[in-house]
Amino acid sequence: MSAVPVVEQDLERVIAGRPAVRPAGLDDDALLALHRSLVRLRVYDERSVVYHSQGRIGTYAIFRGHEAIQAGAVHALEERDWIFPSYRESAIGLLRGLPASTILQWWRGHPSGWWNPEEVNVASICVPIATHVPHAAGLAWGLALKESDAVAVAIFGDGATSEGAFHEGANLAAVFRAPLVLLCNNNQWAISTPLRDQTAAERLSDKAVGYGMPAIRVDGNDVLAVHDAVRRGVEHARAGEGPTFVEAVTYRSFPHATADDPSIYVDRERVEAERGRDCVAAYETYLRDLGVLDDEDVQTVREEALAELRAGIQAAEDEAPGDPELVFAHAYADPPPDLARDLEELRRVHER
Ligand SMILES: Cc1ncc(C[n+]2csc(CCOP(=O)(O)OP(=O)(O)O)c2C)c(N)n1
Ligand SMILES: [Mg+2]
Repeated sequence: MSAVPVVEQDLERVIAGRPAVRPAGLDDDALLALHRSLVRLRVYDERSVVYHSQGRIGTYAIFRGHEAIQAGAVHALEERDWIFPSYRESAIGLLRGLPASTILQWWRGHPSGWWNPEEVNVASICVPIATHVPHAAGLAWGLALKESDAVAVAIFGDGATSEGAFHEGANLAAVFRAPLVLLCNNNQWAISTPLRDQTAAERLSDKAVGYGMPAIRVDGNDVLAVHDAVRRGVEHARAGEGPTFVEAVTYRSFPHATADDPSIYVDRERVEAERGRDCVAAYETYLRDLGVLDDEDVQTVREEALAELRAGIQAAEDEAPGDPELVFAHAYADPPPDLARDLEELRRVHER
């Protein structure tokens, strides 16, 4: 049996900066569209941290530094392809036309923070670690059974690779040759658990060999590298060849979420060094060197993104609060007696 390939990008070379060479298959418009997506995600994240500190959204999972993984992946897909995000990719639906207010409402715990996945081919934001991997594998298998040429991408963290659900989803996808890209955001932390305590494998991409699928390992701070890796996985899947595991290596140099204090477990020098490798700044430098982006363009894109967020939080806050009774709805056709009693109690408290 032939060995399953693990293709590894030369990570050291990329850390030194991407040379100003045009990538094949991406014209100026495509390069700038990718930049706009990176900035929209960055601004969404920056504003969300501020909104949280102002008490306008709840606990929020910060994704600063992960924008290249998210935008790189979305731009490698067609609109008919499906995205299965985790909480770390909460705003990825923006790039598929979801209003910012919808995603902000999700973080506000408002019922309008949920959407119909079929309208944008983006599944609900998944909080239980790795449970969306079997969902994505099943949906991708279903696409193939229906003879669609659409594919699915599931995005999850390094910690997710230790979960049973990851194993089940990856194995099922490989055995049934489901058109799936398993995109691992290896940010080297699962809250306070470092990668070395997560796995004894040298590289997460090595796990793909055990499932019989190819793997690609790239610098997750290099948006073009992620784009190229996911594009190759998508091509492989569309050709009926089954899933690919893509490991995008980055480093979580911001807190896990607004409720986390990493100062007690991270190495501050490492964090500072990693912040210096920012994925948005690196791409802007690359585009400037290519001569397709200038300061004015950067400012315009940023201002548009800020206006989108201002309008988004306004629209979210203008909505009437969700009905608390919804907490009791939709789970049971015939609610058990104790649930009915709890609902009575809720009404009694609200009437006071
Ligand atoms: C099944 C399950 N177990 C535990 C948790 C609590 N939890 C929330 S985030 C997290 C860490 C996940 O780390 P990783 O998969 O690397 O993703 P990252 O947050 O780094 O993007 C854990 C354990 C959870 N959400 N779901
Ligand atoms: Mg992680």
